[in-house]
This record gives sequence, structure tokens and C-alpha cells, in this order.
Amino acid sequence: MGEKVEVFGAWFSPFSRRVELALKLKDIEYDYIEEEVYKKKSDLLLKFNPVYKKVPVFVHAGKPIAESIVILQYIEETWKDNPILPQHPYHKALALFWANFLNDKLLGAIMKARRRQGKEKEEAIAEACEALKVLEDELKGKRFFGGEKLGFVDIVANFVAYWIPAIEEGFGLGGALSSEMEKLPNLQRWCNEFVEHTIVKDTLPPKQDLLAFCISQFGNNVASK
Ligand SMILES: N[C@@H](CCC(=O)N[C@@H](CS)C(=O)NCC(=O)O)C(=O)O
Repeated sequence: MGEKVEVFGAWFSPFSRRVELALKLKDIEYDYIEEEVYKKKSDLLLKFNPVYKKVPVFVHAGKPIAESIVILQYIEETWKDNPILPQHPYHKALALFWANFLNDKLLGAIMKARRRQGKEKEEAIAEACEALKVLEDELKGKRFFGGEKLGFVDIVANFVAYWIPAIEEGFGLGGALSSEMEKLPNLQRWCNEFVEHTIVKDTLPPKQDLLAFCISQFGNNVASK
């Protein structure tokens, strides 16, 4: 597959990092273009992702694809070596189910908590903590969500392993998710193993920079951004 592979991303974005991680796991070379998504989006980004206007955008042989989970599926289908999804249709469906759970239930509750205040905020935080407990059960007896090897669900769950403290700080969530995670041993062990993985390490932004970015970008303006 000799065609050009490009990722339009942002250094702090767990969604962009998902795409980069999949490419690295599959040993696919790519050009990376950093976008200033919260300052000025490039004309190319707007052209390639006119619907959401977000990163990541994956461009293969000039053809753009947006939305990290869709991009991961495309990468998996295009480059068959080092698979990140199970071959069996049922197991593949389960992996996609968990990927959607992470985005819809967990991230959905986190985003809701960011925008709400008072009781509604507390409820959304509790919903996010419930979702973490579900992940704890799912990891029972397993090294990774994907089994012995890191796979699709692990890639999508990158924000759980690394981004949560910075997100909590930036979104004014008060540390409840981090405290919940301390009570979940399977999830703790998974987080440690995930961030220590040699290829994953390469895709994690410096913790202090991430924290400072989240505070300056999202802090003090919780309801409106
Ligand atoms: N559902 C998208 C989420 C992407 C996303 O939220 N990207 C953020 C950066 S972390 C972005 O580009 N934001 C720009 C904006 O909201 O205008 C995915 O999975 O790719």
C-alpha cells in the first residue's frame, strides 16, 4: 500500500492519539499535521471534515475520513497485518459495542457533567462513575480489553488510562472519577499496563502540558465551551 497517509490531529486530543496509536501498532508510516483546532482551523481541515470540523481527520491517498472510531475501522480493513479487531464477526461486534460504550456512555456522561451545574452535574458524574464500574467488570480475568493483546477497545479507551485527571481539572469535575478508579483494581492494573506499553507511550502527551492545556482551554468557562 504505497499511497500517502496523513493524520490531521492535535497533540492533546485523545481522539487523534487513537488514530496514531493504531497506525503505530500496525507499523504504518504517516505524515502528521498539527491543527490549532481551538484557534484557527486550517482550510484543509474544514474541507476534509466540513460536517464536524474536528480532528482527527485521516487522509489516505487524498481521500479524507473523519471520526476516530470510523478511522480505526478503515485502518483495520485496509492494513490487515497486526489486527486490532477480532476476526470472528461476533467478537468484532462486541469490540465495536465496547468502543461505542466508551464514547457514548462514559465520554457522554463526562461531557454532560462539564456542561451542567448542581444536581444535574452530580448525576452526570455518578453516571460516569457507573460506566467505569462496568469497565471494571469487563476487564475481569483479562489483561487488555482485547484479551492478551492490546486492541481496538484499548485504543478507544486511551482517555480512561491517561486523560481523566486533566479532563476533571479542566471541566471542573472535582476528582470523583479519579477517586472511583482508585477503587477499581482491574481498571487500575489495565491503566498502568496501557500507559507502560512501549508503543502507547509514544502517543501520550506530557502530563503537565496536558493538565496546563486543559485548565487554560476549558477551565473557568465550563458551561459555554
Ligand atoms: N467524535 C470525534 C471527536 C473529535 C473531537 O472532539 N476533537 C476535538 C479535539 S479533542 C476537536 O477537534 N475540537 C474542535 C472543535 O470542537 O471545534 C472523534 O471520535 O473523532
